Amino acid sequence: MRCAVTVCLVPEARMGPFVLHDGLAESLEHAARAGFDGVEIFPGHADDLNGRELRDLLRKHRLQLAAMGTGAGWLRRKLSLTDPDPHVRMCARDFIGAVIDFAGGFGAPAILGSMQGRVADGVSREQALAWLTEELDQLGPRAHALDVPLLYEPLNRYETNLFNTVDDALGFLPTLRTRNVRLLLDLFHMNIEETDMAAAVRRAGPVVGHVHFADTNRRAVGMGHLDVGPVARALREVGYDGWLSAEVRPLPDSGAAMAATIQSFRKFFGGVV
Ligand code: LER
Ligand code: MN
Repeated sequence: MRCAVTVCLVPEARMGPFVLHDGLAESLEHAARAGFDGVEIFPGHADDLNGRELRDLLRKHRLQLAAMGTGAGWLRRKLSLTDPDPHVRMCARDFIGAVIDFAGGFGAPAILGSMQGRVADGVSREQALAWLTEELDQLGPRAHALDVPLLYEPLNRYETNLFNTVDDALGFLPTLRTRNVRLLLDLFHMNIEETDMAAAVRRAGPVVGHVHFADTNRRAVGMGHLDVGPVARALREVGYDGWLSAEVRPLPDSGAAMAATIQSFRKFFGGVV
């Protein structure tokens, strides 16, 4: 397993669960110096990114692109794949598609988190899921063409009413035509929704495509009250060998959040638990 840290390029998301906010060059330097293997980037839009600059910086700091978020489409424009307006859904699909294409060029997947939306007032659950299905069946193959999965993230009940638990999402994925959607397990959301986090990881098994490595209070793992050992054992048991990405608040500051993350990563994933 490899450890990544989040880099946010969107000033409006300064209060969000992202560790580094100092622009690409400085953030990647800090990530590398703290000992991370990769970065997860949250861009305003794929078009804001300079692929050559990112490639040079990743090479310079011996980092990999772990994944790329799409949440700015929701944050800035309230785009979602389950909006009742077909034009909004189309813009959401274009926004996510552009992130899939950009990140895919780096061998990294895009994340569908808040852009999944919710069952809106006046819309039936069946209709919202039909829209989500239609969009995922377009975006999944788009990612597959670049040889990367599309990551679907179950969110807690305060952020969506689509799928809150791993089991809910596991029941939905086989109803899609695409087999290229994998689950992003965010330990912060799981702590709110799951009865037994380790058991949920075991049930997800090979469908786990990415992990947001966060403690119960959305601070770095080790700064809350998460019982990390059983979750780490479950991830190992299912053969997960992907990223643990610190999508956490930079508290008390970015440096401390990075140091705590690396310490927990080494403690729980670097040796025998
Ligand atoms: C995105 O990864 C996430 O976890 C959401 O809570 C963002 O709102
Ligand atoms: Mn997350």
